[in-house]
Amino acid sequence: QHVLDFCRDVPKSEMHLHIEGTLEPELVFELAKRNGVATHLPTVEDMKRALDFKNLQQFLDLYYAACSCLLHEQDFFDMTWAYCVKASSQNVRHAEIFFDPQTHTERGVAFSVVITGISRALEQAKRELGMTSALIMCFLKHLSGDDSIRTLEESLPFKDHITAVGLDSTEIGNPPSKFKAVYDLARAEPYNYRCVSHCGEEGPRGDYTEETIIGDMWKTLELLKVERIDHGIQSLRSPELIKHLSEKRIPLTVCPFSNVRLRAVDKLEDHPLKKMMDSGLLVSINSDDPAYFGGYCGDNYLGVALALQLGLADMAELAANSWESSFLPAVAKGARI
Ligand code: ES4
Ligand code: ZN
Repeated sequence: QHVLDFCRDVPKSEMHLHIEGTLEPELVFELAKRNGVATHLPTVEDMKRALDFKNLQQFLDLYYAACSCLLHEQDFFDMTWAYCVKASSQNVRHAEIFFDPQTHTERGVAFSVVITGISRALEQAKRELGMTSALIMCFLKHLSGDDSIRTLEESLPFKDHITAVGLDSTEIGNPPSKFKAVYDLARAEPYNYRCVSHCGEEGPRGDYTEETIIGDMWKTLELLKVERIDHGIQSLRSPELIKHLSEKRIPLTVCPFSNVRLRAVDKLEDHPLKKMMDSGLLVSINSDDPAYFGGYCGDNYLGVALALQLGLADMAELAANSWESSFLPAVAKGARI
């Protein structure tokens, strides 16, 4: 009982959260109705039934379809505010939030609409909930390198709202080399963005071998020069990679419920989180796409504590890791832990 209270109450930092992945089915339908857009799933119940995924791609197809309800600044505000209220109720005190501008600009929604709506909600969260945040602009791995560079350029007028760039979407068939140019540009003047990337999320299948996965993880570190890896659970396949990530204290933002729902892990009881901690890796618990995967950040802490029978010391280490892994300055981190 003690541990479960701790999971709920401990101040947390969340670094792996796609704001579009916080769109609850009810909000999708409310926004669709408000905006007069048709959803490809007729009811909330249909959408909830569609949450049984066989892999990452099947989830992404639903996630992009649901995004079509987002048209106006107020829609992005409402989505972001709903997340802040929910996360805050689970004592997430700081969130570094991904958004996917291309998902919206491709549909004709202006970059400014997306970022202004999200930022306005984050400012209100700071004022009214005392929750701090940062924004991470993600490029979609399934689109071209040139497209990501155009998106980077579009972000220039809003660069003060953006802390870092990331990469998400389909990892199979989209190696990090595609995005070396955009990362080199993003890290330099006038942007000075920090760099993270999704990598090592899914296990081997077909042509996507263990060697490819480990190779992609090294290239993410060496070519893209990321400070943090999102997921990275496949790193356990390589002792050299574990050694490097541990020695350099490169954070891995792990998302337990996501890994189960997208079948990277069979069941929560089999999740490698504890193995990763014992290997010396700097791992944290995050919710990824909470509206799709069965729970928010605190729910993931609780689920993992129960399924892996973790004690107070383990959970305290995970919460402390969440602060160490954040982009907050060292002084601020100390004050928050
Ligand atoms: C994502 Cl779980 C996950 N993996 C890759 N890309 C994503 N976009 C949103 N959620
Ligand atoms: Zn993710």
